[in-house]
Amino acid sequence: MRGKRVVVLTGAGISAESGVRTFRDNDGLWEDHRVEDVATPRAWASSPDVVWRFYQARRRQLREVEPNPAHHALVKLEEGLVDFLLVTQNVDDLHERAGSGDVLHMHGELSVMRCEISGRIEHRMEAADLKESYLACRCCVEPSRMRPHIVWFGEMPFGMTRIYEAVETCDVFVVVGSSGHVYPAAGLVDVARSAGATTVLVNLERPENADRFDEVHLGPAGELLPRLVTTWLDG
Ligand code: BV8
Repeated sequence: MRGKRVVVLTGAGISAESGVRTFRDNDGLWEDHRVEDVATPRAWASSPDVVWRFYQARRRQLREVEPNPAHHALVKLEEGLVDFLLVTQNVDDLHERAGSGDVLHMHGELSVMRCEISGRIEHRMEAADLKESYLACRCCVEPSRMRPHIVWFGEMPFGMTRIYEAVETCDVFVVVGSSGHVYPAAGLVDVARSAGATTVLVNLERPENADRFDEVHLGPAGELLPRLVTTWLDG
């Protein structure tokens, strides 16, 4: 894979072995909280307390989890390649904490909050920022409430122009730990295929879009990815 242009897209499955619950597995987040209850602008407008509590709980959990060998394997891959882009659907900070340089969070980040008036974002992860009370911005004369800097259903994901440019010109497109349910992320494999890239999936179980991949490696990413990265960089 050395000398190739590589794009990696990660999903909740890469953080599963760190103890971050995924969205669809049995104890998934969606079972605890119905999607409509928390990850939509309408929910934020109608029941902000529920949405706020849901995200504050997940933000606090960031302090209890650590990157796992899969996150570290992607750092090694990045270091071994000249042309590499890491795109994640995840809103945790485990890629950064493992040492990944330039992570594109297409669905936002739990550690960042956004002023509802100015749209200015602030990294807000001090202990005082993780309590149940809402956060006020520091940019408006009259401080206004901040919202999670998260892409909710029905909102446009971040960085799509850069993502499409990279996927349309890559040689290899790797997906790690994603069920391929949520669009436009789930459609990126088709963009890669039509651009002639080799598509590779690393996932615990065979997801519904598995047949769109040239290679499918089934198993825990924390075990498979370190071995695959060694092979890819030696090959
Ligand atoms: C958009 C942030 C348009 C939130 C997320 C009807 C109404 C409204 C919209 C739609 C609709 N129908 C379709 C849509 C589009 C919608 C969508 O796709 N809905 C789905 C449910 C059908 N998409 C959107 O709304 C997107 N926006 O379309 O905007 C637009 C156009 C113009 C202008 C404005 C707007 C926005 C989608 C983003 C939503 N936000 N995240 C938060 O985190 O709280 S999505 C969220 O769910 C994640 O970010 C992630 O993307 C997704 C979960 O998927 P995965 O990451 O794949 O996780 P999952 O649990 O599903 O799978 C884990 C996999 O890992 C499993 O396969 C498992 O086997 C595997 N695994 C487990 N353990 C391991 C493992 N693998 C390896 N090793 C292990 N150890």
